Amino acid sequence: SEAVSISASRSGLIIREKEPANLEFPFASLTPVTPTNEFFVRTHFPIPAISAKDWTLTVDGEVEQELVLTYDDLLRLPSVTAPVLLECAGNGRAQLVPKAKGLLWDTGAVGTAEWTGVPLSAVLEKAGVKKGAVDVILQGADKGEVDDPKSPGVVHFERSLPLAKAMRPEVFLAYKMNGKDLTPDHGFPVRAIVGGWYGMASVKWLTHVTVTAAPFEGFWQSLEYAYWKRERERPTLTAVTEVQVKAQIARPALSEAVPGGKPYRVFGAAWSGESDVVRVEVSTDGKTWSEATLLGESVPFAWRLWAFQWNVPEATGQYRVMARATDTKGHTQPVKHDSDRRTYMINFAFAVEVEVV
Ligand code: MTE
Ligand code: MO
Repeated sequence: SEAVSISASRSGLIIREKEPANLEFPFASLTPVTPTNEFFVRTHFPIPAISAKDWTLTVDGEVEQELVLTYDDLLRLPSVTAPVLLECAGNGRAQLVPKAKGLLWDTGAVGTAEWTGVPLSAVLEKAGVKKGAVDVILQGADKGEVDDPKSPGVVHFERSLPLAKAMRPEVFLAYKMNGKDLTPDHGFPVRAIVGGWYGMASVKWLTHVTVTAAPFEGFWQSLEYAYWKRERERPTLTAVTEVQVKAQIARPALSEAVPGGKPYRVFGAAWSGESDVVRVEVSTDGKTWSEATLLGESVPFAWRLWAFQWNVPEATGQYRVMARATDTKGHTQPVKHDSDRRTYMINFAFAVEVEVV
């Protein structure tokens, strides 16, 4: 299949890389649901052109019965619709010191869209998962050359989930985003949505689901999107999975001019992968923290917007505004990045510098 180029209506996004397409959402434009044409785009290879009528999903490996589903087959199965957050594991990389390699995402490689699709569990139950199965590999149609010492050459984009996660209701095969068919850059015709995990697990242009009897060690989880996990001081490269707790400030934006002597509404979003945010705190002096107001209701796997009234001092000059979130598991954002995480899972609380005028 030939590659499609990104659509023209991209003026709202920051281009981090043109080909393959890597586009960032300007986080200052935060709204409860991110519109599709403002949703960040992360690709590793050219976007594959797939027509819905030619698309099939093969379900194989450790199953009682192999399945080949068409697009119409999938649409006939009971569907769910839910807002789910996607955050790239490298979101915030531009904040790292020293300067990191890789795409230098600022704070906009994150979004919450409303996705519609079929729970992966329904498809796996139809195929009948054999006893002893451990992983479920999700493979996309896109492929290209990677620098993998174990298997050099051309690979597909693919990622596995442990069977237990694959069976969870927040994991589904999505064919709609914000009420419309997926766009080519977000995975048309069908992509995985893996609620609670960083974006790399939400495989786009999904064509193969393979159940395995042994843990999968693909490139995209053992070399890329992997971090150093220490067990008894021995570091092992381990797949990146759950989204870490984080609050991000949308307003004020970096270098924004804030009027002195008036209240200012600090505004942002907070999230935590498989947990819920219970508290967001804001600091405007680098020493004291005050609780922000959480807006709306808590929705599992989506972000929560928050606001804080900052009574801006009269004194002009540079101020540093910070936010930090805490989740139901009691996790709070760290003060600095742990280098064992390499350039992933970046959730330390950093300051937005603004100018009081
Ligand atoms: N799926 C395929 N097939 N190819 C990819 O390059 N990128 C992943 C994931 N799914 C990718 C993919 C990464 S790293 C992220 S963060 C999300 O898609 C981004 O989804 P989006 O482009 O819809 O925002
Ligand atoms: Mo990503």
